[in-house]
Amino acid sequence: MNNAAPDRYTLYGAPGSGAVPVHAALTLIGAQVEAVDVAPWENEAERERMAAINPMRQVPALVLPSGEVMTESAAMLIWLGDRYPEAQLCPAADDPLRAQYLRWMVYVPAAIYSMFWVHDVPSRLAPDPAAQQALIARTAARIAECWHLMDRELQGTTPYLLGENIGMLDLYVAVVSRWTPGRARFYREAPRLGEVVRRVDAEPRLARFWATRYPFTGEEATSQDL
Ligand SMILES: N[C@@H](CCC(=O)N[C@@H](CS)C(=O)NCC(=O)O)C(=O)O
Repeated sequence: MNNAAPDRYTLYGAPGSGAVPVHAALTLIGAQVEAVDVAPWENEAERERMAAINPMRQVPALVLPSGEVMTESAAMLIWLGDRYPEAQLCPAADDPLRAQYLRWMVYVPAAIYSMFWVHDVPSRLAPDPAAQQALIARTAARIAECWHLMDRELQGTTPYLLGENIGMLDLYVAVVSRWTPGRARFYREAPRLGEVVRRVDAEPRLARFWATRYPFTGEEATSQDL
C-alpha cells in the first residue's frame, strides 16, 4: 500500500469549464486539489483575473506539485495520465492504442474546443451583428460535424473509448459534449460516443464530483443554436 501523502494541485477553472475533465482525472487519481473558481467566459474582469497565471486569460490552468503552471487541457490530461500509470487512465507509450489516444486527445481541443473562442464571443471575429449570428450557427454546426466524424473514425473498443477502463479521453469527451450544440444533438451525431459518455456520467467514483462540480441541470440536453 502506498502511504505517501497525495500530490497537491491548484486548478483554476469553474464548474462547466474545461477544468472539469482535469479535476475529474485528479479525483480518480486521488490527488489533492485546490479549486480556484474563475469563469473568464463571463466577462473582462474574470479574464483579467487569469492574466497573471495564463497569458491567454483562459482556464484551465494547473499548478503542478513542483509549482510549475501548465495550461492546455489536453496537455494536462496527457501529462497526468503518464505521471500516474497506476490509475490506468491512458494507454502507455508502447501500447498499440497509444496512437489513437494521442490522435483524439489532440483532435478534441484542436477541432472542437477551439471553436468556442469564436462561438462564445463572435464579435472577436465579426463586428457586424448579422455576421455574428452566422458565426454562432456555423461554429455550432462545425462542432456537430466534428463529433460525427470522430464517432465514425475512432477505432474504439468497449465499454470505454479506448478499452476496458475509463480514461482521459472518456472524461474529456464527456465534458466537452455537454457544451454547444448540447447532448441531444451530440447523441444524434455520435451515437457510439453517446453510449460511452452516459457511462462516464454514471461512473460511481465520480458521482459526488459530478454532483458538486458539474451537476446535470437539463440545460446540456438542449440543442442550442441548431
Ligand atoms: N486551448 C485551451 C482552451 C481553453 C478555453 O477556451 N477555456 C475557456 C473556458 S472553458 C475560456 O477560458 N474562455 C475564455 C476566453 O477564451 O476568453 C485548453 O484546451 O485548455
